[in-house]
Amino acid sequence: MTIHKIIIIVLFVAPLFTSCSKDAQPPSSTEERSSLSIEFDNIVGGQNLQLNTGSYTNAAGETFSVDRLQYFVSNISLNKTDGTVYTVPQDSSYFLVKEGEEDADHVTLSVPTGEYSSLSFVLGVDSLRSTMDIAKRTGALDPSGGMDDGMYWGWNSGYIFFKMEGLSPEAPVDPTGKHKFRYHIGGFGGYSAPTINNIKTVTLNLTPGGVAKVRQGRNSNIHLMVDVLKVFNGSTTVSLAANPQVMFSDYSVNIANNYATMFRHDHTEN
Ligand SMILES: [Cu+2]
Repeated sequence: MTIHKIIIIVLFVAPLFTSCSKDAQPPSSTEERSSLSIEFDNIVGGQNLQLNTGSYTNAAGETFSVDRLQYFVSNISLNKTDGTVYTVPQDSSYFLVKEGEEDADHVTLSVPTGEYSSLSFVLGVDSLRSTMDIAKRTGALDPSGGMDDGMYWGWNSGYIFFKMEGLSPEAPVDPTGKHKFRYHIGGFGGYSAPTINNIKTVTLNLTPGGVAKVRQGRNSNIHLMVDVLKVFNGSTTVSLAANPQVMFSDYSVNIANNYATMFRHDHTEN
């Protein structure tokens, strides 16, 4: 092959490479982002949830009030209308929703701009994170700091995913002299020995209530209704008289199956 021919080949081939590299996707870090919030609006049937003062009735005909409600939401992902999926980086995807605390009734995310038509999250804390080194369990997951709310059982039992407490005349009198009910539900499947697995993944279609349009200079808010009456009224009718205290036991599976249905997308503010 003469030097002439080699030069000609290079001239033909080189443009192919440059045109290929032009097609490469820009790195995702340069993606345009904006703010998206998810609001957890806790209700009881058709009523607003009022801690302590509200009085409600379950399907078993038992009246009750609620004085504490909190649950973990984690591993959030969102589907765009163009078919792509955005998964919130796992290290920043753990939130504790607390009724009665203004800063803890919503989650604020920074996501790529675009239209989102479905939302998915885990109600609870996944098994991998539950057993990670404590350095990887910060913020809402820190078992020491700020855990006066008591959302951690221990190494093999993990986190309490969902905690609801209140009063009911149907519940027996406890040592403090109150007719108290307590539902502390968790169970990630266990680490050193198999245990109950109550991890629930919730997926909500946003199209009927309005897709989230995430745009520059705007905040889109996905407004969810969370009906805690479903804790009692679901595939199992839960009675406060029969089960006033449910913690780490087989019966917790019934409560978790019930509460997995409590989320509903109501509307989106764009
Ligand atoms: Cu709203």
